[in-house]
Formats: sequence, structure tokens, C-alpha cells
Amino acid sequence: MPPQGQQTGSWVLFESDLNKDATTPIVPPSAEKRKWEIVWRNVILFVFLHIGGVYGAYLFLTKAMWTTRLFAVILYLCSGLGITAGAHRLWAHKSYKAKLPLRILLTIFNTIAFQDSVLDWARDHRMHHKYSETDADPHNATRGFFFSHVGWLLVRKHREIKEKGHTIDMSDLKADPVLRFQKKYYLILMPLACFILPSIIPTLWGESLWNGYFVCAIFRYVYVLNVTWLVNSAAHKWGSKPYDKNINPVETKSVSLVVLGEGFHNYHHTFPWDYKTAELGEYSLNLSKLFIDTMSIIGWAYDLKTVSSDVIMKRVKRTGDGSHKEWGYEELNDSSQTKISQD
Ligand code: ST9
Ligand code: ZN
Ligand code: ZN
Repeated sequence: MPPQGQQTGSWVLFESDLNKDATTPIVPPSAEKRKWEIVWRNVILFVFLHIGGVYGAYLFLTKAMWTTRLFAVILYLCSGLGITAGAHRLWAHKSYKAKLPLRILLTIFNTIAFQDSVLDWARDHRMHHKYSETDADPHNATRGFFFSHVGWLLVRKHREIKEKGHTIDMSDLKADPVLRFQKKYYLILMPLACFILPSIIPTLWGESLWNGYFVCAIFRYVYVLNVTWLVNSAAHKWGSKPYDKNINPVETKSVSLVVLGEGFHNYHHTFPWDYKTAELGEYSLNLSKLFIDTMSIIGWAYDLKTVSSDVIMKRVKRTGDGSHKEWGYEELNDSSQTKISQD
């Protein structure tokens, strides 16, 4: 286990610890208990939202018209792409470039998702990568599953986030007028895109406003929130680490399926600039890649960044846990290695 920082509980990894023993993963230890400065407004809102979400799921499964169900699924996919292909891959990581029409489309999709403005989302996410698993990481997974899933949205941010926040350069995104417009008018655009229009549109084909609201707005929103949060919680906890065993993020196909290809999190934290956020990125498990590739064919997306297989192979051999299909250990005799889960 690596030595821990004394004051903040953040972890320190010394160069000398690296590859001391190729079979021993060096991962951040669990954080000590922190004081929770609970924001009761958020707790109450999220409790009601989730109760509404469960009711919406019931209506989705039993009462809603099939056209309404289809519309809810379309909203899930569009708002999901607004996060994966938009806030995450395009804006937080700049793993590809997009022309104006695509930036506008992704901003609309992103506003349907209501995960705060792209400028705020990307700032937190850049902190998450730069200060991963420390107090300066907004959803520090060493504070437990609940904290990294939703708890971090229910409490005041740790002071280290605010103190170290100035080290994150956001000038690239602030220069984009589309993102400035979204942030400036967020409190008008977000209710319209996430709640009002998704509730009203189903009435065009004869659905009740009640069903439209609970199925297409509330249930769909709660569902997308929770699957997104799984990337911060489950994908930092349960799975294999073929690319870097020294970090918490893992590969999990089951999460990938519902988050449009964002569950290959060990790969993503090792090579965050790859637009696929996965080594291979099969379309069935990575709809976001399919979307970006399609956009690239019509010329709206360009300069797609990726990683050569030679670089990946070297990294797998140097820091992987042995579970990589092609370049993993030939024999997994040791019981601690066989425990490394295949998702
Ligand atoms: C939501 C976001 O759910 C989910 C993000 C998930 C990310 C997942 C990533 C995984 C990879 C991608 C996978 C995608 C998969 C998608 C699949 C889709 C199918 N740097 O925040 P405040 C400073 S949102 C620098 O108020 P408090 C700054 O000065 C859900 N500085 O802190 C700031 O002022 P300003 C809906 C920072 O008071 C000031 O502090 N939204 C940073 O402690 C105050 O900031 C909600 O529910 C920073 N990073 O409050 C809202 N951060 O902003 C929830 C802060 O003016 N949030 N500063 O510059 C809140 O209510 C509050 O933020 C709080 C903390 C209570 C949590
Ligand atoms: Zn990322
Ligand atoms: Zn992560």
C-alpha cells in the first residue's frame, strides 16, 4: 500500500513504488471519513426526483403509448450523446474537433441531459482526471460508492477542489460562443429542453401530459443521471485493469452498454485523449463512437485522436494487470491474479 498524505488524506505515489512487484497493484487507499456539509435542498430534490423516476418507470412499462416509450428512448440516446460525444469527448477532452452545426446539435442534446452547463461539467471532469482519487477530484471514488455515485452532489465541495480549481485552463471552452450562450441562458434553456418540451411533445400523438411528464421527462432524466453516475462509482470499483493496475478505474462492459460506450474506464483514464474512450470501440458497446464516426463521414467531426496499438501494447505490458486478451499474462497461476475479474 502506498504511503498516504497526512493532512488531507490524499494519496501519494512515489516513483520507487512503481513496478516494485509486477503482480502487486498500487491503488489509492480508501479515504478516511470526511465531514459532510449536507445541502438539504439537493437531498430533498433528489429524493422527490427519484420517487418520480420510479413512478415514471412504472408508467413506461405499463401505461404509456408505444410512441411515448420510443420518444423516451430517443431522448435517452440524444441526451446521452450530449454528455458522451459532447461534454466528455469533445469538450472536456478535446479528443476530436467539431464544426459549428455539430457543436450546436451537441449543445442542444447536452441541455436535454441537464447535468449543468458544459463549462461547469468539463471543469469538474478535468479536475477528475488531473486529481483522480484525491480530495481535489469532485467525485473522489476513494470516499466510497455512494459518494462517487450521487453523494458528491448532496454536499458542499471539498475546499481542495476550489483551491486547486485555478490550475485548470478553461480558456479554450470559454472562447466558444455556443458554450457561453448555453451557460448564460441555462436557467431558461434547461427547463425547456429537459422537462417542458419532453412533457408536451407526446401530447401531439394523443398521450396525456401526465404520462409525458413522468415518462419522457422525469423517468428518462433520472435514468440517464444514474447510468452516468455509474461511470464514477461502479467503473471505479468493479472490473479488470488491463491497461494500468495502479489506478482505480476499471473496464466494465455491462456499464458500457448503458452509457453508450463509456465503461472502458481503465483504458479511458490511461489514454484520455482517445475519441473512442476504448481500445477497440465496437459499435454495439460504443454508440458514441458510431455517432462520432458518422459525423466524421459527413465532415462535421474531424481531427479524431486515437492511440496506436504499439503504444497500447507497451503500456499493457508495463502496467497492465495481465487480463488483456492479446497482451495479458500467458498463465494466470497465481490466485491473486485469477481473481482479477473479467467483466
Ligand atoms: C450531474 C453531473 O449529475 C454528473 C457528472 C458526471 C460525470 C461523469 C463522468 C464520467 C465520464 C463520462 C461518462 C458519461 C456517461 C453518460 C451516459 C449517458 C447515457 N474548479 O459547485 P459550487 C468554485 S449534475 C474550479 O456551487 P458548492 C467556483 O469558484 C445534476 N473551481 O460549490 C464556483 O463558483 P462558479 C444536476 C470550482 O457551494 C464555486 O466553487 N445538477 C470547481 O460547494 C462554487 O461552486 C445538480 O444537481 C472546479 N471544479 O456546491 C447541481 N468547482 O461555479 C448539483 C467549484 O460560479 N450541484 N468551484 O465558478 C450543486 O448543487 C453544487 O455544485 C454542490 C456544491 C452542492 C454539489
Ligand atoms: Zn474523461
Ligand atoms: Zn473516472
